[in-house]
Amino acid sequence: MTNHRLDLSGTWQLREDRPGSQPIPADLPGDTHSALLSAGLIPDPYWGRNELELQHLNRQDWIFSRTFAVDEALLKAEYVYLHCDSLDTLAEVYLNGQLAGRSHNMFVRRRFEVRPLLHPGTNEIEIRLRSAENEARRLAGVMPYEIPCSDYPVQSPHRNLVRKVQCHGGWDWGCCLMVAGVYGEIFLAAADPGCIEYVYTEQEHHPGLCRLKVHCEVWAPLWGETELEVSIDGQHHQRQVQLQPGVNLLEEVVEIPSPRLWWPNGHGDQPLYELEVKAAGDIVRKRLGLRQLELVAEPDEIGLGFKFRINGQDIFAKGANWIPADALPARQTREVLDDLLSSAAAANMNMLRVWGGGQYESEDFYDLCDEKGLLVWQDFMFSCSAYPATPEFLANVEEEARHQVKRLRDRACLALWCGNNEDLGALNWYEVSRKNRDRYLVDYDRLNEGVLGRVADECDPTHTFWPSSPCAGRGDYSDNWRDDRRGDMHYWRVWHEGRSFDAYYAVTPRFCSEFGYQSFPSLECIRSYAPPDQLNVTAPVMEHHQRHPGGNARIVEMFARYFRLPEGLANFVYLSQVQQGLAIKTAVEHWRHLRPVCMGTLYWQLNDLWPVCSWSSLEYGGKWKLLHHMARRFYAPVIASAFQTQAGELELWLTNDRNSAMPSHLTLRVLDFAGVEQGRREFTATAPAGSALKLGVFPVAELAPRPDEVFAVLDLETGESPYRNTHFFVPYKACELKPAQVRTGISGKDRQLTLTLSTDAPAFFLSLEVEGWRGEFDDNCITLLPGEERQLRFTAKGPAPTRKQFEQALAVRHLRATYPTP
Ligand code: BMA
Repeated sequence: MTNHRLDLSGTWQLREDRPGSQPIPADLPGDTHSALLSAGLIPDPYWGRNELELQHLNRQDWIFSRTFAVDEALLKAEYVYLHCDSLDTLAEVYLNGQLAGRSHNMFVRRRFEVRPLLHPGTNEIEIRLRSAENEARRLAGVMPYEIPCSDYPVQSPHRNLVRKVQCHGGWDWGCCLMVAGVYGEIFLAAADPGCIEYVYTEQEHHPGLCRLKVHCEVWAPLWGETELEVSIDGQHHQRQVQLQPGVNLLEEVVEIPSPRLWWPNGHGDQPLYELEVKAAGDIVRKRLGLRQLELVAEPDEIGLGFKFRINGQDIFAKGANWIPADALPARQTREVLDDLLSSAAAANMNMLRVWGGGQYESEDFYDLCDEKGLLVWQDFMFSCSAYPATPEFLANVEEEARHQVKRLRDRACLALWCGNNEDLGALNWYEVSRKNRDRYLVDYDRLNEGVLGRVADECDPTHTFWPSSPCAGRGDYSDNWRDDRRGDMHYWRVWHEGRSFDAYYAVTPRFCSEFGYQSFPSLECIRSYAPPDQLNVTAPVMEHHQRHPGGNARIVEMFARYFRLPEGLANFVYLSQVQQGLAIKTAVEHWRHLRPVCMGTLYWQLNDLWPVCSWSSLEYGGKWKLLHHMARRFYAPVIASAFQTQAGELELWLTNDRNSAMPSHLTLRVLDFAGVEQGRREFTATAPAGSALKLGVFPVAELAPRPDEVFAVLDLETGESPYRNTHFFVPYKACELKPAQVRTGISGKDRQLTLTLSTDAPAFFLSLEVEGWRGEFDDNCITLLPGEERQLRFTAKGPAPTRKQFEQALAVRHLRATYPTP
């Protein structure tokens, strides 16, 4: 028998908290803005510049309410609690007109004791949510001194003073919609004789055995007893335990013979064991991945290394930074998360960083990461700001940290706890904190070590606490921004300072947890926010959907460095995506080949939360930008890459991330722009497990005496899928590319259409798009040579185009075709 539960999710009423306001239906879990949109009361916040018209909602107070029938079973219990996973943000909860509890942090789960407030028959619950923006302003007035935070074109002030998703208040890629809402689960449950607060485990690995210590925190109102039942892997342990009033710590040890180990994507499988724990009439189920995981951050002759070791293997982390999946929380569904995370795994990623300006993600998110082998670098939710160190603020954060650490520590995917995003560096961004760094550093440390580090150590000894990203480790308070010798770094000189792509060659990060380059989303995505008269990069709506001041100009400036200027918006968008892909490819190929000195690259950023020009590789809606297709290749387990040095040499490298040695054959061909071969070299080599191997060094003058008339193609055979890389000896704009005619033939049945491609001259960054249809080709943005045929398969997500529709929607683009027609 498990305790009775009454689910309160479903349709509620939402109204503004002022006399005479009219209620509208609102689904919970969900948010205010989604309900207003469904009721037709606000326009689409993502269209045009509507966001600006909605800023007054940031200052609105709200009431969610509903009635529900309480059944006998619930009233029989002496203790009944209301469980809310997340109340966003300043909440007062009333049951039948009486205050049941308050909350002022959306990252804390609440359980309010409510039995005395319930009565038989119909009951009413009201959740009042006060404006977080108003509260932040009020707090700014009572802080002992200014607590500075970052500034964005559209934003809610002082977002750092309230415990709410920081980017709800706007970001340099994000709209500002200060939604309020109720997320996750909301239910009433009896606590008879108690309830389980948390279950978490510790794994001890021995040869052929995993000893699992299961901890179960049970809250009980009174003295009593219960059975503790633990089931896993066909074993069932059961015993009687005494309960005392308050929190009881129960423990059980289970031995799992011949454990099947969990591995990150690309290194092995992701077996998950079902654990079930029953106690005090409550039940908790979770899935465990058995693995040993360590962050190895040790001093060495360079500085301080930084790498993840899993089941004894050093893993090169490949991935990107994750932001919330949608600015409207109601749209962050499991399907949406699954789509984005499947795309991450399909691009050979093995790690995502859940960035500190967003949120501790939902159970669905971590479930999916466990399943797909995506390790999670988990920031605590603090970003780009100073934060208060008042006793109230610290106490509030302590509750948050305790809850989140206990909630997430068992996840197979969880790789480490990180204190914040860029807060240490941010002390140098603001005049007030620069002038008085000591004061702000002391505050920083009170929050960082004083709360987060201490709680992480205490509540999760199974993971490392890393104070900040970037930083040089615990106890180091230097600004590590420019330091590539120690810990993790964020390398932004190419985007923020407009340096050329080969600036990436100048640094040797130990682990690069952020670096990025912007591009426009597809024309199709742009049309979802801009009317036809705004389809121009410098038109007001297009500038509104670009939050980095000067961002569009920076993209064009970089075009001028590498490319001939494209004709028309479609080509502009395409070229911006090629350029973005090249920037990140340059960095990743270089840093991967520096292993074991460098052991990870996470680019900024994987996804978008509204349709916008940004650093993402997946545009809003999940469609792959060209960077994502390129990432699938440059993150492949085994790659061949060419680096042109300042000394005029071309170095050829093989990088192998596999756990085993890879016998490989590489063909390097130098071709002219008609596709005629001018030279060829062959290499046979075996790249040892987890290594980078130099295959050869050649003077460019020898390989390509007229470097603007040729290019090089590297074709790698390893027994896995063939891998091609392309190298230009001079900027693309300096080459006289031939106007290739690409021919396409369509075959296959409706859901599985295959495109056969051929060309009469080399086609570079040859890209295909089926406009208006969700789905992806199995490869894209390729180099196609005359005399060869490539077959690319399109897999639709959701409704699939018929052959006819496919033909009509197909857009074929390549570099030479972007040139203006004379
Ligand atoms: C980083 C991030 C974000 C930001 C991005 C782009 O440093 O941590 O705060 O959006 O750069 O500027």
